[in-house]
Amino acid sequence: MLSPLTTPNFPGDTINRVSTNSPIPNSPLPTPYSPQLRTAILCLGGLGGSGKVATELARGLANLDTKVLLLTSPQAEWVCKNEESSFSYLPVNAPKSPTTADPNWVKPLAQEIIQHVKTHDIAVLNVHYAVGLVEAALLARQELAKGDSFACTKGDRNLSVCLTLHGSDVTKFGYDPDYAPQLRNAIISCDEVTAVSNWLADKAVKVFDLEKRPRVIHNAIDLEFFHPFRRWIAAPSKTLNLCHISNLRDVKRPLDAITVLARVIGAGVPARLLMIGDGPNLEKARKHARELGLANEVMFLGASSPNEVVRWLAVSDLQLVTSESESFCLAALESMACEVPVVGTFCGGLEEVMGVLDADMPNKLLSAPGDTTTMATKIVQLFNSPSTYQQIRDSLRKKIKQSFSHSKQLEAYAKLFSTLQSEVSQ
Ligand code: GMT
Repeated sequence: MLSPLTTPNFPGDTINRVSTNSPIPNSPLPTPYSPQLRTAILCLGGLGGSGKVATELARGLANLDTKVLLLTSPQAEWVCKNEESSFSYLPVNAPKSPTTADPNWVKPLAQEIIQHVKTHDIAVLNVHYAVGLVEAALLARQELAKGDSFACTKGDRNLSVCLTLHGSDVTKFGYDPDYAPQLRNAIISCDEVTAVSNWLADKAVKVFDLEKRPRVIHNAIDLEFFHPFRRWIAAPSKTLNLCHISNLRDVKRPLDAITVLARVIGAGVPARLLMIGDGPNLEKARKHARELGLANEVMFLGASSPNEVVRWLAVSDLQLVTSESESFCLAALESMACEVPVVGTFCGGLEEVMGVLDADMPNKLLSAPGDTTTMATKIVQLFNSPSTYQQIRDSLRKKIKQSFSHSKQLEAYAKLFSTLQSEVSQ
């Protein structure tokens, strides 16, 4: 057995969407360029990973004692209620989830950006997720410079636009024949473009035929928040606890997780699956579980806050990432930070994240998307080799700390914003 069924202990835990308001762990504070920064971050306000990364970045920059505004939808999911943060959360009419770039919302959003940039003397606008948001940012830059196109001349600019690509803005919208040319024009008009992985940067070059490769700044993780709970044995159990955490969109292939469970059980390993998240394939997934005779082995737990995710991970032995495509896969990093290894697919960013941790890990733990047989085989092998499992598990946090720390990510963004700010007309 991989590990006994354990019950986590959650002393005084509160349900918040975000981690803590404490200083970012391990940050070498402050950096030489931080105090003078005048930055705003624009993002979607829903539960997607891009908004999460953007909000954590705003929080991190604020902890560096720098000026940072967060421009996002009203009732943004990742902004903590009653958060006494030094970053200013300014609700604007940005959508909550990726929404086709329609002038009806893009133009008013540009006007809101202009007002905030003028009022707060902002020099750099970092846009997380391209679609619609980047057009609004560029319209704002154009108007502020009184230029006549997105690509106004560099010397005239008094706002620098730095776009951060996240995933489906490239892998989905980049293939939309009606929209991709407009999106490409917006991307190449930005002062700087970053991507959350090398995989995504390469993909963007290919999909949009870019001359300049986006600069890669990997996502990072708060290791104080995503941590393992000490496991105490409630009742020894030989049942393998798998989990799948996603928004159940097609790209996540959630039904595959249930098929994998069926194969693992078919191979003689007692197992169950926690399905954490809500989304378009929920009913199909329930039906699939019933059809495979697994109604009692698959537990649908619904959308969960980050605090709840950490709790579910505390009772999970492995996470199953079955995605067709992932630019980075923050969910996998969060799982591994809680010492829950991931078995999954070669879906892009996931093999990059794993490969940074350990060059052998992708081949050990990943299979082709849709190959539920190989995924199940790898799980059974791990189940039968507790020492290998334990070795993987024990090494994860140290490696994550080395490669995906917040301080590293913050330093990269702060340095970049500092350079961009120095190029903007005062
Ligand atoms: O994957 C999602 O459903 C949400 C999506 C988003 O844009 O909010 O996530 C993307 O960005 C995350 C943060 O950078 C990455 O960890 C995810 O891998 C990426 N999703 C995809 O590429 C499908």
